[in-house]
Amino acid sequence: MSMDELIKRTSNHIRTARQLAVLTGAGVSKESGVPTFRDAQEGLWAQFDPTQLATPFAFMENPKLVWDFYEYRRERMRPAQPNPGHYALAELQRRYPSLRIITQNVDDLHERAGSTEVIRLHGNIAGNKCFFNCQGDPTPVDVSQIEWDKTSGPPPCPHCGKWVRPSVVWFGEMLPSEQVRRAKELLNSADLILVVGTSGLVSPAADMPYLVKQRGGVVIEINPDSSSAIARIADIHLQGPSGEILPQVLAALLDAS
Ligand code: BV8
Repeated sequence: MSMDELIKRTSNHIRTARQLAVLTGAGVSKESGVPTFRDAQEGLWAQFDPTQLATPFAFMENPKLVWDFYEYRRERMRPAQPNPGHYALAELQRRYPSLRIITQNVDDLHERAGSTEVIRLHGNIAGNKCFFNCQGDPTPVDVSQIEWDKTSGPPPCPHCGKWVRPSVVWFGEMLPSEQVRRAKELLNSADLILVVGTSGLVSPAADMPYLVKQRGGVVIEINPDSSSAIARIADIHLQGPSGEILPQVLAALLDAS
């Protein structure tokens, strides 16, 4: 089947869906210049596997190394702008207000493109908190208000003096319970899920499309790679970059209306 026909089919599924869910991964931010989680890192970081650094144990072992890794990624992300894929999803939500995005991403590009009520499974790399959540879970910390020797690694928590860490969910850590509750509520009613730009390797996020499939829902994947862990359950696979495909899906919807 041609891509045009697949895109037309996708737009028909969206039009007839009762409840639309979207799950995004790092691929949706790739065309904004944000490396995906499994893209090779550069320079000093090329020698590290991010999944080995994105853990509380790595941080306790070497707080400076892990803190510097996040400072490097935050610096890389700073110039990033939403791309046409983010904007297409925001426009889709304006037309289908019950649509919700579940994102694995730690950037804020969905919100900056205009998407609302985004369900953020893995936190936000721009934020920081006390490693021990000394004032309650979470204990946010605004590091712009702290003076410290930035070559020494993370700043001290202004409340307890212990470490400050990025406000992301590390491997081996539980996801925020409220975000998981919102995701499950959405997935229990969704009859269509668009899965955009994820390798489908990280759980529990990667298990979520299966919940829709098991209930007889439709799974549509957008990814240049046709061998992701989602591909095997996808009813439709739109092979290509989401920054190009999503606007085409939106255009097909508008053409038909
Ligand atoms: C949990 C924040 C309960 C940090 C992230 C053994 C021991 C301990 C745990 C486990 C274990 N086995 C499994 C687990 C569970 C573990 C897990 O899944 N591990 C994996 C590595 C096997 N999960 C957890 O630990 C989670 N917590 O389960 O709690 C528990 C507790 C204790 C013990 C057991 C269980 C917490 C997971 C959260 C981790 N934090 N991020 C940070 O960012 O630094 S996840 C991280 O990976 C990113 O956030 C990213 O979103 C995520 C997934 O990656 P993707 O988004 O899919 O990105 P990826 O690079 O992989 O793929 C990009 C895709 O885009 C590709 O397919 C590519 O083809 C495509 N693409 C490229 N260009 C484009 C494109 N698509 C569209 N358009 C393009 N232009």
